[in-house]
Amino acid sequence: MNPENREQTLVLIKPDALKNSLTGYVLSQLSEFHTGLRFAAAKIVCVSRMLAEEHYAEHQGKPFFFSLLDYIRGAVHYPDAPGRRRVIAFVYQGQNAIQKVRDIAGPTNPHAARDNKPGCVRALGTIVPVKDAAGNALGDRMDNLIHASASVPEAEREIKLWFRPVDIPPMMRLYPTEVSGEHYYFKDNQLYTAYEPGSTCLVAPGEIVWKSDFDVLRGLSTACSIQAVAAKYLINGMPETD
Ligand code: FUP
Repeated sequence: MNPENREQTLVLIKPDALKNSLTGYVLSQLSEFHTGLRFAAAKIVCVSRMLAEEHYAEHQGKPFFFSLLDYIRGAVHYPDAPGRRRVIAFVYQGQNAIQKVRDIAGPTNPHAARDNKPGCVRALGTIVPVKDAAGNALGDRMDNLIHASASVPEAEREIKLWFRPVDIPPMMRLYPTEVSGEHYYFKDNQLYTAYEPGSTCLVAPGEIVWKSDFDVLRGLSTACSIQAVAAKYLINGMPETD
């Protein structure tokens, strides 16, 4: 297949879209009939703090950062129902997939979306002021229903963050993989190759991993952090406690 037809992008249906029963609407906007794109992967994810922090790493330190974490983790829209806190993650594939999904999503800011692109998905979103404990305005949190990768490198980073290779059918995997010959365990932000009491197994021998993750686990690369690798291999693996 022509590599241009295999461009992939990460789409997240965020908790505000789930709460407002907009999943079907978003999926119909993104359907192959309308976009020419097809699903490469789909997954329901209970978003851990570590995964949220990695996904929004570029916003670390901004006034709305912690509110954004609470939002993507579902704590804002399901304060009393931790069991309903989740997002639906998709990989869409096809020619110009990144731009096509960005166009359907619309501007980041829902007010700008309503003004400049009525009909786009994010025009149905809302803006919530973020305040400090004393009630002073710190900024805005944009509850904009859907995430869509912004560029080819971002799509690669995000797809590898949210999906293991085995979540994607082999013919639809874009990035190189390797088979691990080792155990890797994780505990208190540390990596171990032998079992440590209280640790969790990230990868076992025989498991298929993204080559870039494997290089990080083996200490051959610092392209991403060990936490970023752990965040993915722990998805839906442990009950969330905060
Ligand atoms: P986008 O690529 O359109 O998702 O936009 P950004 O990467 O700039 O922002 C990521 C998320 O941060 C968006 F979903 C909205 C949120 N955000 C805020 O909540 N407040 C801001 O002031 C800026 C961004």
